[in-house]
Amino acid sequence: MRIDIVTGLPEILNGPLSESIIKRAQENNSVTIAIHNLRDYTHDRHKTIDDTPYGGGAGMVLKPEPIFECIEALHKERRYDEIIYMTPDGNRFTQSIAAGLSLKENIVILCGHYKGIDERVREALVTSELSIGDYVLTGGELAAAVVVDAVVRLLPGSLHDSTSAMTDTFQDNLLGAPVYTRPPEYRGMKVPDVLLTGNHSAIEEWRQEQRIKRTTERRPDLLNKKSE
Ligand code: 6GU
Repeated sequence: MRIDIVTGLPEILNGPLSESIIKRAQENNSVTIAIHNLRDYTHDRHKTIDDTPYGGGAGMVLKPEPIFECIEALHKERRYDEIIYMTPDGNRFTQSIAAGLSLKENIVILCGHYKGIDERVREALVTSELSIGDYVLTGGELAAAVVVDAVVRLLPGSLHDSTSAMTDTFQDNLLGAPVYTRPPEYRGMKVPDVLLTGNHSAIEEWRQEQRIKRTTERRPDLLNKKSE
């Protein structure tokens, strides 16, 4: 899979995308992530990527020209399955959207900043819009990092253990079961006996019970939800 990220603030993305699972996935070629700086697609001395909104009001709006030129340059190189714009008014990002994106060949993720991007970009270039939740971030970069992380860890070759993804919280719309590691007793707190038995079917049964119990207590809304 290839992910091209278009941003006015590439520095924010370098850290999150060069650690741990995402780093390993890039090293073993499960994914290629390319970050594109909108300032490289400007033609003025000050490398201007934003301007004041028509009609007045607070904040700055990302100009259309650098975004059109950047995405046109990408389109010349390959076909894209999706041009995704990160915005708080987009569709709420979910595990099932992550799973769908992990099956794509090439995607672009466009990060907005300041007050947003010129609406003509959304009309002409963007194919889908994602939000990571009902709160406002200063820009789409951290949200893009969240989406990339959730998608890349699902790619074959990313996790040590692919069954790990199948027992994730939100798989089957259930939260995950509690987990423990050594020692078996710590400060008087014991690991549940069943986990020490080596009886795999009893362990699986316990885990499933725990997942249902946890979901009922913490996220009853998930129980009535058909997998979307
Ligand atoms: Cl995708 N962008 C911004 N700026 N804020 C957000 C968001 C995205 N998702 C939730 N809040």
